[in-house]
Amino acid sequence: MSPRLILVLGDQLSPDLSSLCAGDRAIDVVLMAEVMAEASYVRHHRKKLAFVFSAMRHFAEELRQAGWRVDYVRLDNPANTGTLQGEVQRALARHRLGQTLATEPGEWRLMETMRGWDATELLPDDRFVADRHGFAQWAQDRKGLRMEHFYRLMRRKTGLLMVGDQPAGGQWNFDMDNRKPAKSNVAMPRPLPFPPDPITREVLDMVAGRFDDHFGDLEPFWFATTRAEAEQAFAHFLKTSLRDFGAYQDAMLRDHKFLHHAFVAVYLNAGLLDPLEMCRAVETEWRAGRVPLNSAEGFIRQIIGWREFVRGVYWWRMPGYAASNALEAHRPLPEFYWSGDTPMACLRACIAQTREEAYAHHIQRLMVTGNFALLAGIDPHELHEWYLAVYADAYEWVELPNTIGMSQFADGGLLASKPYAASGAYIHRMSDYCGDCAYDVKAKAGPRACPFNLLYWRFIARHKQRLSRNPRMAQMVRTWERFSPEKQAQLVNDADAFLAVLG
Ligand code: FAD
Ligand code: DLZ
Ligand code: SF4
Repeated sequence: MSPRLILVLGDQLSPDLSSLCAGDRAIDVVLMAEVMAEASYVRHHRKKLAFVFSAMRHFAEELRQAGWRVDYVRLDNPANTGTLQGEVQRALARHRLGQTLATEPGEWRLMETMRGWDATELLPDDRFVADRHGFAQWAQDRKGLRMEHFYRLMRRKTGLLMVGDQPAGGQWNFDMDNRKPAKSNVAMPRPLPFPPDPITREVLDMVAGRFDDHFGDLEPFWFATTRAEAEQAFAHFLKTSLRDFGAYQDAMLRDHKFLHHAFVAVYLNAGLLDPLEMCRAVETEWRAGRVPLNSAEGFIRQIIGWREFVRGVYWWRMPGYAASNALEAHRPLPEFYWSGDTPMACLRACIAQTREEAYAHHIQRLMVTGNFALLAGIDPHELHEWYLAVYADAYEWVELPNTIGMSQFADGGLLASKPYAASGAYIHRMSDYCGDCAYDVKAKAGPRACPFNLLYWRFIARHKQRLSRNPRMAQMVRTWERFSPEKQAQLVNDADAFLAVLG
């Protein structure tokens, strides 16, 4: 076999990557390249940029120590062409090589580009439980697509939380136990922080200098940037947070950005952690009696259920999926999604912590920023670009179906069985935001009414034809229809007045 160039991307930082396993460290050259095209296809949060570049540089060192010849091109290298294709061409010439080997990229945009490269072999990305072609086959043959059905297959495939061929505890899903609001508590755990080492410091200086027009606070920077650190961070989660992960999964608190969440998607999606190893470790905690089943099952479901399911949907439905807009929502994204400057305390808190940490947990993304956009009729594509930019764990294969499908119902119900639309009462029940708000969560109409209350009914009214056909929403349409014409008119007028000010 003649020597080849092995391209490793910024979210492929796994020693058992298919391209590395197929390569020969005695003769092949690994190329890793920091390029402006990847750093700017959306205006990524500055912490995300620092994380990706630092983790790439650390991984290159680890590969060298493992005996690989690594050619690493920095962003500030004057000869850097700014694109992956340009860097592959330059590296092929530099090393007098004729062939490139790579693991398939995670995003459709890059897959299209790389498929057009000469003399390039692309290997499947086998760091997932489900194969994407197998998913498409499974999905195609079904009438309705539901995560729960797919999840059961994955439980059986992996044997996780199984007793013979039955689910542990006699139930597949313990979500009903997982809806407790949380109380602010000084002893709340938080993710393990890592002080920046010299490699990270150098990256922080570079990002500060070159990306000052991007969103987000760069410092304090405390993320893990190596596999060893990410494993420590996950072990810390198992010890301090997993026990209560399930019960408080949907809770939101002003002073606790992470609650009992794992803060691992950023590491997992870059390849620093392995999903099956994580799930096995969680199962071990449950089998040892250290955590309850609802927490272990809840965590495992997110990883082998939702994470794999959204990836399957992404590859099955792209490229058309990105343009879905079933609810015909065309309002521009309000400026306050970037500035956080809004009297709505829930949105202000979620956006502030997004700016600080490049992080918000699932319910903040789904039921605050996502819910508001859904109710207000924000253009789903603009919203998608926002989510893709602002979260450190965001890559299109996982972000897009969560935004377009789960959060905005823009795929017309392919991914989610009902729109995640809720009034202020839900946010009030699950958080402590409302006490700090200029609006009154109990008020249903008038200038002080919580905007979620006003917009909720406008949403139901606007989409009543579609929603009345959905068994999980038809009841709300009937409630709307029982309102007097005067009440309906007032709710819609007040909502429109709010939206007019929103711009
Ligand atoms: P935890 O709450 O501790 O959950 C554990 C793990 O489960 C996560 O790390 C993640 O890997 C997985 N997981 C949980 N829910 C989902 C889900 N719905 N889809 C896929 N994986 C899931 N997740 C991303 O990884 N990247 C994204 O870009 C992303 N964008 C999102 C956009 C929207 C609008 C919504 C509603 C959700 C999005 N999610 C995304 C899913 C979820 O919000 C994040 O995975 C989670 O908040 C990450 O924080 P954590 O590691 O503390 O997760
Ligand atoms: C996210 C990201 C960033 C910011 N920069 C780079 C980069 O400079 N070089 C690189 O190889 N990868 C980077 N990445 C990750 C890619 O964007 C990612 O591999 C694709 O989006 C496919 O998922
Ligand atoms: Fe959000 Fe409404 Fe509560 Fe204000 S009153 S924090 S807008 S839910």
